[in-house]
Amino acid sequence: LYLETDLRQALNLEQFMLFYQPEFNLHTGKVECLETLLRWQHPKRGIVGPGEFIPLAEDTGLIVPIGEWVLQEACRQVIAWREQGLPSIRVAVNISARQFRQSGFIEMVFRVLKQYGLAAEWLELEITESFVIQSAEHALNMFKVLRQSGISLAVDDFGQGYSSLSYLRKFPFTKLKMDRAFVKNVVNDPHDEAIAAAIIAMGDSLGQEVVAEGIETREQLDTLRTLGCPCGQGYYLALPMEGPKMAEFLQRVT
Ligand code: G
Ligand code: G
Ligand code: MN
Ligand code: NA
Repeated sequence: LYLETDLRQALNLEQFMLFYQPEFNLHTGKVECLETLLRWQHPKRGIVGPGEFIPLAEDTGLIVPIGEWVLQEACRQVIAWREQGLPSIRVAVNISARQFRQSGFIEMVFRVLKQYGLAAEWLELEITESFVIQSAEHALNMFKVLRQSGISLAVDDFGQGYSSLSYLRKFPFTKLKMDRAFVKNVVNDPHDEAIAAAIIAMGDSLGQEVVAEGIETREQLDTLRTLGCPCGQGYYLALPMEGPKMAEFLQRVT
């Protein structure tokens, strides 16, 4: 498989690239946010997804420079779209546990925003539920500092682990991304429908935006709309796209 040196080279030779996938307001159809998704344009194997190299990047610590590149590229792209006359849309960047724990993480985020002249309100960080649950008081303070600066904070894959209202109240999250496992059977499985409804109600009462992930069919979209789900993402709504394609898409829909 891949080696540490392959990843290092990929970074040096600028073989990483970002795709963008929109999140939609399910009532107005408006694009609310763009999630950035890392890809590796491998010279021999074509486009390689993060599932195949993020674990190695985490183990080797290369996730730190790769993650900084992702943030820089996302900021650069948002500013470039703005200069093309497209409306500004918030961009969401996935952050892994190792990155978040690295000392100087917050300083790096602020430095990159400043470097590109992007206001904090245009950036969202996605952190997985499993990391949120295991993180200590220190992480809570970091979340607070980030949130106070104006950065949005989303819980990714929400509902997968065990979720409790108490930690949700404690942490300053602005968004819950409902794991696609619930969306998958929301049409036919009353149990999953009940969980989806509970997550939507929870987000509503805690003032957190709920985004259903992995919407792949018309029926799933209809059911989620009926349940009152505010936002959604998934192949049925829009595929992840490269920067230029996304610019065309935004031109069309905004
Ligand atoms: O795009 P895909 O479905 O292959 O993504 C697989 C996983 O990789 C997802 O859990 C996603 O959150 C994660 N991922 C995608 N882009 C990034 C990134 O830039 N940084 C980190 N840390 N994880 C990412
Ligand atoms: O863990 P995270 O939610 O960040 O993972 C995002 C991943 O989900 C991306 O790699 C993206 O390619 C993938 N994805 C986006 N929409 C869909 C969908 O409708 N179905 C499935 N199976 N995966 C999706
Ligand atoms: Mn995500
Ligand atoms: Na997710």
